[in-house]
Amino acid sequence: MSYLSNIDPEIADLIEKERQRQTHGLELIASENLVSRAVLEAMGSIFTNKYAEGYPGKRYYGGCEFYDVAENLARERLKKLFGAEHANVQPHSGTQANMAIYFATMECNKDRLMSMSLSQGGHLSHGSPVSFSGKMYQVTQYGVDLETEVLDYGVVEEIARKVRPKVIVCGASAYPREIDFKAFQQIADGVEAYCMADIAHIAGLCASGVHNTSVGVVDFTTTTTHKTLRGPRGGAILCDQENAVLVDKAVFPGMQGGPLMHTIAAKAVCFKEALRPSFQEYNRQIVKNARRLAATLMDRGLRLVSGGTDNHLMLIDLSDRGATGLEAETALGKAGITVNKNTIPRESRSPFVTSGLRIGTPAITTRGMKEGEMEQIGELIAVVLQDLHDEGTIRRVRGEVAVLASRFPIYPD
Ligand code: DSN
Repeated sequence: MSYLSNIDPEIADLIEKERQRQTHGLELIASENLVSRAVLEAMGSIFTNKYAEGYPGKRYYGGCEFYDVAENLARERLKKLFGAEHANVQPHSGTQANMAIYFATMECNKDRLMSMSLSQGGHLSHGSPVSFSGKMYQVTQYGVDLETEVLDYGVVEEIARKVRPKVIVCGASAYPREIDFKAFQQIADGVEAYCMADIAHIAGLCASGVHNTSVGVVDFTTTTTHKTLRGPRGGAILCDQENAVLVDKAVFPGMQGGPLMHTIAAKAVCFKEALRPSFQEYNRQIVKNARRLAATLMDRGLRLVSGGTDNHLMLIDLSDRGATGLEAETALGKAGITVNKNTIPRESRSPFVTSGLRIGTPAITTRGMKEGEMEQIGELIAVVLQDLHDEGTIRRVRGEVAVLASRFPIYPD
């Protein structure tokens, strides 16, 4: 960082402070992870200097010979990872991957989109009224069954028959249970709709066989590359060969200009890492850790939405404790445990306050933590949640968090 420190000490200082925060705290945000040094190096490389609009072999700029090879490596590795026929690695983000599928399949201001509501686990880009997706399409949303707090496929089918959408979106940002992608495609087939699965959160789990996969099952799969896939921030799309041209045209020139080639190079590195057997073991451990953390929290009397987890995340319902998600997020943050407030089914508060907390294990699993550490972390969370304003407890927990974190360095040499 010596060049940066000379040119811009303010930014260098902020990066150093963030390094300290990541090193000494526990990252429990379900959508975050820690990339390898190899991914970081590719991200910070001179591949950022080049325009490469188009696709390998068909670029609108000269000098792209090395970029073609890198993008092809990324595409081939991603296809191999998921057993997919076609991959597009250019979307800048998960939302843009979703946008490309909407552009490829629906007419703006006319067609109907059906998806899971944001307040019950869906994503902003799945048709929320404040997102382009909710403004450009006629959106109908499904949620979870309010008693069981899991998806009821019969109800989803009923809504689909009534609405006759052009696209049914499945996949979620805050759903702790397994999603049945075959059931969603069957529902979509029954009403002649496309089915799109947004597997951003669980992509690593799907690639590792820890969760059933949507690839080869639904029409379109979108993902981010920075969550359980443990790569750079970005998006990707997988589909069958018959939809390849449709998807590629929707991404470029339909929605984006120049691809971020340094990110695509880093995606290639991430996919290579994910093809190693240790990646499957890593994803198995994410789920084992989540189950143990969930069990510890429940043993301490906390209620989890749907009574537990099948994947990498869990939702704590604070509504019976007179506390809000915002207060809990703040108190845990002071204790060095980073989580995010989250809406829960039957939510009565605004998304800025909420009655829930979302907690995930991908990043702490990357640090090498296992079930024993999950019990310790569960205890620490429970202690803080017992009295959110007890500064003495928060200080003590912060100390224990720092000791635990120091045993699992982010970048051990
Ligand atoms: N905002 C992300 C999450 O935290 O789930 C999804 O894009």
